[in-house]
Amino acid sequence: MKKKYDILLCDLDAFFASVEQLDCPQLIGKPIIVGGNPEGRGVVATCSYEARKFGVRSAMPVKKALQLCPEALLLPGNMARYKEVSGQVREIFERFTPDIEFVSIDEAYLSVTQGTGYDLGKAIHFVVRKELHLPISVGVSENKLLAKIACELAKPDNVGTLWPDQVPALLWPLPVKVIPGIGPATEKKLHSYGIKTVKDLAEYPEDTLRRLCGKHATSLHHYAHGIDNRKLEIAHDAKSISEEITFPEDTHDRKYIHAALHELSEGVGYRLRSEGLPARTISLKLRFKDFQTITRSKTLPQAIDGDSEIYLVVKTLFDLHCGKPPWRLVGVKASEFEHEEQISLLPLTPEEEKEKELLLTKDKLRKKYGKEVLFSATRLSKK
Ligand code: TTP
Ligand code: MG
Repeated sequence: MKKKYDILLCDLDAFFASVEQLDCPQLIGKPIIVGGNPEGRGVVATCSYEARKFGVRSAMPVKKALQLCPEALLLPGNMARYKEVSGQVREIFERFTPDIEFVSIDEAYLSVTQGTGYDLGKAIHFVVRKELHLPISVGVSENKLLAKIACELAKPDNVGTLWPDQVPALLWPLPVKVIPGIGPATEKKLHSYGIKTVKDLAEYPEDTLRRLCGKHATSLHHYAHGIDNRKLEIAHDAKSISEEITFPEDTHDRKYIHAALHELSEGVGYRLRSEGLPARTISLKLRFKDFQTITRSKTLPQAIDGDSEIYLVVKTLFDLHCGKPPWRLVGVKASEFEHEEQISLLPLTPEEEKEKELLLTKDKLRKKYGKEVLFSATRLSKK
């Protein structure tokens, strides 16, 4: 069975306003609004929690906000500065885990692979406070939805949890708009059918809900029960790893191509293993004499990083799509990475175990002596 990891949602409090307070300490404790010109159609980007007490909210016209809170100080904002601080926050998150989905300038989901989510949340809260002097809130749970709501409930400047068994007590009393995907229009529609709280939504028959909300009904129903299977969309620096060879002379020799593909698969496999990024999609690139170039891909149910597994895929792709020789270039690309921890932890067969050991040794040699140190049998036949 796959191990479950805690998920954190980290979100800075009143981000733009907090940065303004950081840079100008006289503003601390005061109602401030960062937003556009009140004479025009300027809206509130955000406001300090002191201004929120008066009912000021993001996206509200600044004119209205100033009516609600006349003593608020209006600031135009400084996006370059907010981006700079966002980068510093990002750097702190990356010290704790590589599994991060950055959602916006001040918000990210983190997947916890070691320790408990709560301890990690506390640590992040501590470091952001200590090093950046900014308030941040962290929600911890087993999925994105509950982590996000845990964070909303914890705000401001706090770490909170919301576990699945607390859904009836803590999630159900909240208004339906806390559920992702319920914007003002859907909210209005649901209200008109008497669905006001998350509990109302959870208890509403799914079939009837489908008539109101179409295909989103199932996910809304799941969310209302605290179920959320969305994965973290983790951005890696590289979206793909690839290698290619242009032959000194165009070739008609299939065996030669097979050997080249084997070598390229070894190169790509080595890099995938060094980065700890098994890939689900393997692609073949093929260029013909007339420079016509094709790419053919296969997406696998399970991510791979073994040389022979990659080779098997590209060889099959080549044999299926090789077209009319001569060939001028071949390439192998791996994409759609998964982190190693996400891979199913099924026990390996003795053959797989052996292959893994062999690869480890090969990788060590390659690291030490470079790629020419090892030749596969196919490659030798080419030489
Ligand atoms: P949020 O995290 O949504 O808001 P926040 O950080 O100001 O307050 P909270 O404590 O509730 O998290 O957005 C982050 C920043 O993005 C916010 O400081 C300003 C900007 N923003 C806008 O410019 N327009 C908007 O409508 C929203 C919601 C945010
Ligand atoms: Mg925020």
